[in-house]
Amino acid sequence: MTGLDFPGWIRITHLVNLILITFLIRSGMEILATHPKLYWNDDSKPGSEWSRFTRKVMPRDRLWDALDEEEDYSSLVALPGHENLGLGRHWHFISVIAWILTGVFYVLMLFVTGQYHRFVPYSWEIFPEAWNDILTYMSFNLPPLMPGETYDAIQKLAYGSVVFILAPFQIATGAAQSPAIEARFPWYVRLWGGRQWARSLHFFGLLAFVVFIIIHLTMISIWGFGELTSLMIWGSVEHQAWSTVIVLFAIFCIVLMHIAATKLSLAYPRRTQQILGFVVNNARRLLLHRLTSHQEYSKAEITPQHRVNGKPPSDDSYKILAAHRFAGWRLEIGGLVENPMTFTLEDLKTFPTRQSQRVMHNCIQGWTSIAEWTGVPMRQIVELVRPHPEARYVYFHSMQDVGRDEPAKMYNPGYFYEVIDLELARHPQTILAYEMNGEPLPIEHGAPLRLRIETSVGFKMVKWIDRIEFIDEYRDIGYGMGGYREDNVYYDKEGEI
Ligand SMILES: Nc1nc2c(c(=O)[nH]1)N[C@H]1C(S)=C(S)[C@@H](COP(=O)(O)O)O[C@H]1N2
Ligand SMILES: [Mo]
Repeated sequence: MTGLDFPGWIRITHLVNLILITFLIRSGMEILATHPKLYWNDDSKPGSEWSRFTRKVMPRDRLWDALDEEEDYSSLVALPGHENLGLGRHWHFISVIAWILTGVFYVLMLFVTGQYHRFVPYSWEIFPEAWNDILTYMSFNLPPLMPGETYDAIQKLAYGSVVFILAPFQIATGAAQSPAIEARFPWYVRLWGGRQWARSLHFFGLLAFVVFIIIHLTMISIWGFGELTSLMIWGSVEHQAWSTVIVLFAIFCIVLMHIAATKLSLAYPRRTQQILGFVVNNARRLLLHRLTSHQEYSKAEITPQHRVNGKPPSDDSYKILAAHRFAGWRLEIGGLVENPMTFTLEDLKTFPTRQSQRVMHNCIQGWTSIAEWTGVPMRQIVELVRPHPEARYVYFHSMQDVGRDEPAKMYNPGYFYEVIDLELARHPQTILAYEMNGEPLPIEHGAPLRLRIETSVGFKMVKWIDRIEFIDEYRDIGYGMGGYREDNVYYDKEGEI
């Protein structure tokens, strides 16, 4: 075999790619762990999953939610492992940003330097030839290289497919899971067969990557690890021992990076959230924050049994309110506004504008359901209360004390709250909903009032609201991260992905 003739930038991007792909795989496993079920339907109907990665069985005699279904995966497979969706997502998104940048650089360089020829099939003959190559490999022989090229036919096809098909496929199916993209371009999700199709396909993409990596490594080992790595690093076969040492050392360093990322995330979750979140949030603000929801699903698409997340307030005062159909409930709106207001449920129901929307709900954990929500547009509330110029955020406070009402998870005590910025509050499909599918809002879905923000994942949509405040700063609320989930389970603030 002659020199593989890899330019330096290919060697470097290959190494960077290896680091990032392994980070994407492990953080992806963390994301899967939080809802270890895959569906072909956007209702995510319990029991309808085509595949599950959990043995948990849900009780029949009491209310359970997706938080109960979450799995605790070991750090060996998941980054960082142990029910840390928030941190897993940060690693997934920071890695994907770096991976896409590396990929763009790589593909540009392929074309600039003419190296793309490596991957371009020049005749249909390559397919039967590739099949012959597979048979040759299976008999433990080496197939011939393509004339005048560095690869044999199956290598050329396999590498070309990974670069030009599999990688873009993973990016496209990943993007199809962003609630902001789904809300603004519902046709794009339909293109993939729906949100849960996109999620399942993304999983198949992961499998394809894992299979590719295993075969790739096996081939290199069978074909001569020293020889090939020497060709890769020096372009000649003369330094086999050294190259083996270097490659093993590089692998060792990558393993160390994984261990460091895992240990640091688990030991300093807040710092990890802040540092990775800084990059991820800025990228997201730039790309997705402006998108507004244009969703309007048909009546027929409504999910018969919308999934639930979060358990209702369990205290007597809430139960008494509920028993009287919330006649005694008041919504207080205040803070940095010229005109603080108090509403009864009746006031809201007879509000001049009544807005309905049939939309898909995206839980951050991965499930979806479709429902029609009716309520008062948040932008009209903003107009009525007239926020002061310094008001930048809206703070939604709920009657649910998470420590009290979600005991199985051992969450910190504190009322569930979320902060959104004023821009989001003015989005056309941001509403305070008091009805679901034409009925009064059910208790488990947030009665008497819940927030709907249709470009966001579900955790921002506070249920059981009793108070709304316009604020200029959220640092002094809770632990200062912009919401209960951000404070306690290190989710990223805002939810466009
Ligand atoms: N007060 C409160 N609101 C909440 C939650 C919660 O635990 N408490 N869970 C959030 C999450 S994670 C999701 S996915 C949605 C679920 O809404 P649903 O139960 O109506 O489907 O509510 C959000 N609002
Ligand atoms: Mo959620």
